[in-house]
Amino acid sequence: MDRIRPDALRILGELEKKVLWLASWTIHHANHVRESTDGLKVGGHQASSASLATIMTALYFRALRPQDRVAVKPHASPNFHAIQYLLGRQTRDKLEAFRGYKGAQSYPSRTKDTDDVDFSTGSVGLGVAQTLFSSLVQDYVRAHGWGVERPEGRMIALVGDAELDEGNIFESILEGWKQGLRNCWWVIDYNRQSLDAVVREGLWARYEALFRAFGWDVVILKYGSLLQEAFREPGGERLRDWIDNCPNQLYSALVFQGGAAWRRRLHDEIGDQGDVTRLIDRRSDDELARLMTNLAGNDLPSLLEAFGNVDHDRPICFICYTIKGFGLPFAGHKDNHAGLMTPAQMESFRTAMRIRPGHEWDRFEGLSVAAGEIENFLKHVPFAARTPHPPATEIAVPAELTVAIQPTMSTQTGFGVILNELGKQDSELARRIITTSPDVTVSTNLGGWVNRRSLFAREAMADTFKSERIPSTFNWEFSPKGQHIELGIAENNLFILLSALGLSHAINGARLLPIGTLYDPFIARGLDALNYACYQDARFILVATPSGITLAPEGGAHQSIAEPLIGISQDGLAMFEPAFVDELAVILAFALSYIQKQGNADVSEKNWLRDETGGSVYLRLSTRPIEQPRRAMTPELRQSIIDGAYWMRKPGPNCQVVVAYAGAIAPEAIQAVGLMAEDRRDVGLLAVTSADRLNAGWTAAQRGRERGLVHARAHIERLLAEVPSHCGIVTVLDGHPATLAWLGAVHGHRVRSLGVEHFGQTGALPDLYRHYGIDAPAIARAAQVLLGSA
Ligand SMILES: Cc1ncc(C[n+]2csc(CCOP(=O)(O)OP(=O)(O)O)c2C)c(N)n1
Ligand SMILES: [Mg+2]
Repeated sequence: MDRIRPDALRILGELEKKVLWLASWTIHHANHVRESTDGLKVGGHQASSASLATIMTALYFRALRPQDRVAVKPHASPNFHAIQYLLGRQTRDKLEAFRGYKGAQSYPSRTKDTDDVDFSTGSVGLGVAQTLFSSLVQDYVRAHGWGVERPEGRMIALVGDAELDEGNIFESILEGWKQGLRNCWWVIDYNRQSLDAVVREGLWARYEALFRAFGWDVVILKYGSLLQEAFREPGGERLRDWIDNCPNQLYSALVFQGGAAWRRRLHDEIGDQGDVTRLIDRRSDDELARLMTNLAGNDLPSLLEAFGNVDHDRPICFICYTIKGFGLPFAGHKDNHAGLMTPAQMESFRTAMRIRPGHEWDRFEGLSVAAGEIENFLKHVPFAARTPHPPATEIAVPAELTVAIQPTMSTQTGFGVILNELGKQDSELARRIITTSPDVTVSTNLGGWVNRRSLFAREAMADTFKSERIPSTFNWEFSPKGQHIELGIAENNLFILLSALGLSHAINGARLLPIGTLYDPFIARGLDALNYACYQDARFILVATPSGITLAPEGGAHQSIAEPLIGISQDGLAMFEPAFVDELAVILAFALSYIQKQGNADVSEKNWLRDETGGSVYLRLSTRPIEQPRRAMTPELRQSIIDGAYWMRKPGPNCQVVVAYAGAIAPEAIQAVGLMAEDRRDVGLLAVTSADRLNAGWTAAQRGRERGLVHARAHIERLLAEVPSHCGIVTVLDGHPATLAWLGAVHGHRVRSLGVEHFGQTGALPDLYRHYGIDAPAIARAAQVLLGSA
């Protein structure tokens, strides 16, 4: 048990007030003081932050250790920034610019904030699951012998009660149970309010049962120390019964109304019952209000005791009863989510906090403890001893990955072969790779790799089929040395795990090279989690296969259409769609290095891409076996594949049409060019390996020219500069046609874009290519019409 000295408790009480004040003032400043210039009047922070001020004080100034990591509930971001400000790790400028340009962010952001945010939050539910997966990743890293000299951290989420409605949280709890989750705390701010409403009665009991069912300890923090004392007075038990039976709505309303209303209601409902009536009447209105709002989640001693008592690594769910807006005039009001204190309310709050006008930002203003004493206390706050990890070392990646290319092969098979080859190696590169998949490990061709490197589990588990000598292609053994994490079918979990794996270099100081696989259409299922992972700059390779209507007999439910556009538009994710296995080998080598790049370098003037800054990579692959080109991989070809396109057939000066294709549709494009060339037409064939990178380079080069860099040229600009202006371009891919439609805008060529716009269906591949107009005759027809319109 962690005994706390009275003087420390007194200082923590002062800090609690300071957090509440600074967070409230920061929001007020953004909404009222800066109001005239930027009209930022948006609520959602003041009440929500206040609800967590005590919990965060207890955590950050006492319970957290330097190695612990926290995902802060989005709307409590002002508390976080205030705490960091008090610790000297956040600037006043950033607070003054809260929600403004370059200011402290509305929701904690790893990438945009400068005060050491552990996990970004904003889209509710995702940050919560991120802590769970980060705990698993910490175990993974340590089991592989990295970072064992450092103490284990706890991964902590500060969770809104309404946030728990998000299904991804429950998906993660299930996975956590399977994987033997440890060192994870979820602290639920049980203020019984969401954005719109007051939550259902008795929700805490559902949570309790649920968490216990999945092996979590549940600690319910309901009554604060004042209430607990009162319960020990004569009549106290009766008061407790009344509170326990009071509906959430009524409790909230009384909190809002204050002491006189509490007294009236308690008298009406309990009546004249001697002891309990005396208990109530002994207190003034203010004292009664203070007593009745003394829930444990807003009571420092209760929280310090609960956090300090933990002496094990089991996952814990703390259900902390709180009052939304605690300490502020709109506390408890059901409409308070968007509530902001009026200037008049702020004035009286300021007076109550003993803050002099003009001293609102002073760190130690209005406190009843000497500044020196507080400074000294802050210097010894355990969390403040945190120092950043040295940058994780970059793992060397050869320019070429070994792959035996068969005459006819699919990119998905190629992926399996490359991984299988890596699996054979005794290299640092192979050791750092960690693969994962939501129940599609075998069907995305990771089986060979998993056979070699086995599955990860903290405790070894034999493959019974193997020990029983039943023949099986797969050797499904689990061990702490394994390098594949098998997930249940939950794409949200895949992306959040990738997010956690992909931040290991920053969180654990140990670099991992994560590769996750899934079917392309199901990217949409976890898209927000993918976006979340990218937003916080996690680094991973996503291999999506199979894709498009090319998996013909599988039908419309499994055929992806929009994903190439996601690849283009998703920030932080470079998308490639190679057609051939030699391209894939080049791209995968590039990707393994690209995900490790870190820095603030500007765009490269070579291809106008941010290759020095790095990012994550998405590979859209296919199960369609196609004939492979036999060619030497020259440095020029390799660079073009990485930059996004190369000429399979270079257009001559009399070129009339160019076919630009991406991905598994390559044979149709090649065949169409052959058909047209029979009429002695000069036809060019452009192989696009990354519409995303071509587009990004083009946009960046234009921006460069607009900024005066007149010689800026993107890769696609150089390629299409060789195409006469009268020439038409037919683009084609197994995906949405808009992916390549913009090619015409590069130099003003006429374009006809073929692709898939409507849901697919079952059928043989030729039927479907014909039906959707992406087979060779359709390409040739499109070219014909385009030429006719010249
Ligand atoms: C995915 C997602 N949907 C909706 C929102 C908008 N939103 C922000 S907070 C919130 C509910 C807040 O309730 P709770 O989690 O209980 O926190 P409290 O306001 O009580 O502090 C909602 C719906 C969001 N941020 N993310
Ligand atoms: Mg709530």
